[in-house]
Amino acid sequence: MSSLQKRVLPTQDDDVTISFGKLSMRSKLNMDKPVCLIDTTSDGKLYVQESALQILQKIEQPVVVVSVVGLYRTGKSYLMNSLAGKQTGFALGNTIQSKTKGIWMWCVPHPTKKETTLVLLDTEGLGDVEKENLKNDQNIFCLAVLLSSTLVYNSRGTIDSRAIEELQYVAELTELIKVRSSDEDADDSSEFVKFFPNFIWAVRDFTLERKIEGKDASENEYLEFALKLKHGSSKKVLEYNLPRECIQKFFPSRTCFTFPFPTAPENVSRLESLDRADLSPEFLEVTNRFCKLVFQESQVKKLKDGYTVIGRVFGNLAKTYVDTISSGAVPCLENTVIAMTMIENEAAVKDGLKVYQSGMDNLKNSFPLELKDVSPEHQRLSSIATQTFMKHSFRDTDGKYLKSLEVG
Ligand SMILES: Nc1nc2c(ncn2[C@@H]2O[C@H](COP(=O)(O)OP(=O)(O)OP(=O)(O)O)[C@@H](O)[C@H]2O)c(=O)[nH]1
Ligand SMILES: [Mg+2]
Repeated sequence: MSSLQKRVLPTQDDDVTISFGKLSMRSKLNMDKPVCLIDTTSDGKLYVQESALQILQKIEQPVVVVSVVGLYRTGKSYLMNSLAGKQTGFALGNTIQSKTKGIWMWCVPHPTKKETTLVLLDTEGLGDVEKENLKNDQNIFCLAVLLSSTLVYNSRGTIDSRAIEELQYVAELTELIKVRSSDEDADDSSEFVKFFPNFIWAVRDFTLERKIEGKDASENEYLEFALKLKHGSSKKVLEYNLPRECIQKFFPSRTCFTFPFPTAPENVSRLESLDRADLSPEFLEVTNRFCKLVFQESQVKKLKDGYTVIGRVFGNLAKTYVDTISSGAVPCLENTVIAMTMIENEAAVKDGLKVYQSGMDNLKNSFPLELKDVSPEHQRLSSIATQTFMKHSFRDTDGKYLKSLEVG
């Protein structure tokens, strides 16, 4: 076992408790490696992999979702492996060609939050010159924002104007996401912050001294300095300010980490197989601090109305967003809550009926019975079916779905 694997973080082989309504069972969250969650068809459309959905279907724990986005070949996959407490997992590329395609997912037990699953999303690098479908970058970025509790933006070098402009997709978010379904042209941007992820800027291979006007600056002060707006109203100033304004407005909770070079230059292409001793202590210190903050500050994913997202719902959420984007429509947070309500409640009705049906099937085995015995059993099973439904159902405020259970 390598030294990195010996760290405090749990491994994917750990048992986690997954509770199914009243039933509670020990179940293995058996993801020893990441899987592809969102892929692209040959004609460039995004779709959700069924096998990944099946994994999520079995996760009844709340999920904390952390995703990484940024230019291709900047060490994103390596950073996500660190969050999983592993040296290998998300595939790293050792050539100049982009490696990760689509969005990959790794569900691991949350290292510090009990009964919670940490979902790590590693995304395709932005800005790959070989890419034919540039809209793909926009979609990947938009999905990462929609699906995450924490969004890590990864870049290399410094936070200069180029690095900020590369985050151009932030300025486009108002066109990519709607909060409400009514009032097509409404500016929802002020509403975004309530549902948007925390934002972490990870600067890799940072070699400069962090000084502002000659004084030492913290990583966060460095980020805020880079995001400072210029005075004036010339076209140049407006262009300079726009991405900075958008980052400030949409991501009020911002943190920055400046990672030094991880190891000697001749070793970087084989980081996965290096011993801890070969990594720079400063790099390890920043990586540990980064992981700690991500675990501490990333909240359980919530829907627009505050409903906690569990693994199963997260799968449906990903599918709903991807289907919407693939159809060319703009994902709407309000409509998503309605879609989740339908999916969850229809499944809850099915669960309730199943419990009732299997109870009745058992009863049939003890036929012939007298009517006086059947009626209380029917009452008892109906009540269990209702309880099963209630455990799973969500926002059935007018009792429409509960009624359909009774009719069914
Ligand atoms: N210089 C340097 N190289 C790194 C760092 N982290 C990872 N690498 C190396 O950079 C190469 C690419 O790393 P990946 O983690 O695959 O980068 P990525 O951003 O996921 O790449 P794509 O999936 O192609 O977008 C590998 O050879 C890594 O060993 C880092 O902090 N600094
Ligand atoms: Mg990658």
